[in-house]
Amino acid sequence: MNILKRIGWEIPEHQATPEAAVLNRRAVLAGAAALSIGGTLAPGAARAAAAAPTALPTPAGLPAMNPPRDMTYRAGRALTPEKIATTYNNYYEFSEDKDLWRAAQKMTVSPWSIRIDGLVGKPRTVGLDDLLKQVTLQERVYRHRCVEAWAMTVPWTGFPMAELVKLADPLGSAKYVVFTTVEEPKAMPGLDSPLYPWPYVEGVTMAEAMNDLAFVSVGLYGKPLPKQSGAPIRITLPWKYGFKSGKAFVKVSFTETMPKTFWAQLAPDEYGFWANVNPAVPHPRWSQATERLIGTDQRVPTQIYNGYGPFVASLYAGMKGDMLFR
Ligand SMILES: Nc1nc2c(c(=O)[nH]1)N[C@H]1C(S)=C(S)[C@@H](COP(=O)(O)O)O[C@H]1N2
Ligand SMILES: [Mo]
Repeated sequence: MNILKRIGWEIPEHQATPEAAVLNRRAVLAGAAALSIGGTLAPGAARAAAAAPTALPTPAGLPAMNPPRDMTYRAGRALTPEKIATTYNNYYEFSEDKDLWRAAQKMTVSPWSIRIDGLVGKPRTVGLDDLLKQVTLQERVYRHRCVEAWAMTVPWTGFPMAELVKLADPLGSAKYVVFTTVEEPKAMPGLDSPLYPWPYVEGVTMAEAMNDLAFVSVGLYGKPLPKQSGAPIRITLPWKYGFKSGKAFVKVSFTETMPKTFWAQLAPDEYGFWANVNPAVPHPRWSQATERLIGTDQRVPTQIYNGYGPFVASLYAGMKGDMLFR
């Protein structure tokens, strides 16, 4: 128990010192540029040219990171400034502190390949470039809610997780999709800590993976994902607490049994498999009723399923209990 008390999130985030709420002018401009991409500009060269001042070059042959914005899911609140969202991160492989973006630059994100195995027609390894040629990128603005009670609103570039599942060609017996994060000991000092059950593993049910809201991200703010944000490819599950959205995955496995996920191995009553957002189910050590929008002093009410209930609540029809929300 002592060990469990030392690891994980000891303090609800709002008790920690909030960072300065300074709106960086460049970040605001970048956010505005990203906003204009979805609706107003024609696809192709015009859009690429328009985004040129802020976008990083896209490697030859790869799809651009500033595709049209999918307006199905409206965030209903302002974008978090890019600079804030990319300098306040959770990534325990690097650090238990939020200020890890510099340390994360040490990791290698190219070349990158992903192992697809378990209950699939043909286990195989696919290069990231190859994978990206088989999907259609889009941009989605999603709310993100960390279990620590901070939140942000950011534009991800990526594709529905369902497309990845279809490419993987799972067998009928597959019930779960499991994502494993890369381990690069030279770049990731956190891996030295024996307290944690590395590698970082997360997963969802097949039904969750096939839900259109489940996303695989390769970009953020119209650029390739920054390393600290999960480059080169991460999962994004906006109706669940943030720890479900594993970064930098190198393996996608299909299983019949519920995977032992990283945080659930440490503290199943606090960070379980389901981890759906619910303001009415407190974390055993703090309330989940409200959340702080990073980059501001605002606290806003937390919504069940992080506000995405109309799209995902049916996944849990007939299921009951607090464990769905931890
Ligand atoms: N591999 C890995 N993935 C991870 C984490 C981590 O420590 N390691 N932290 C999770 C948590 S707790 C959150 S809130 C989100 C944070 O994503 P962000 O840093 O892009 O905001 O990443 C999740 N994915
Ligand atoms: Mo989190």
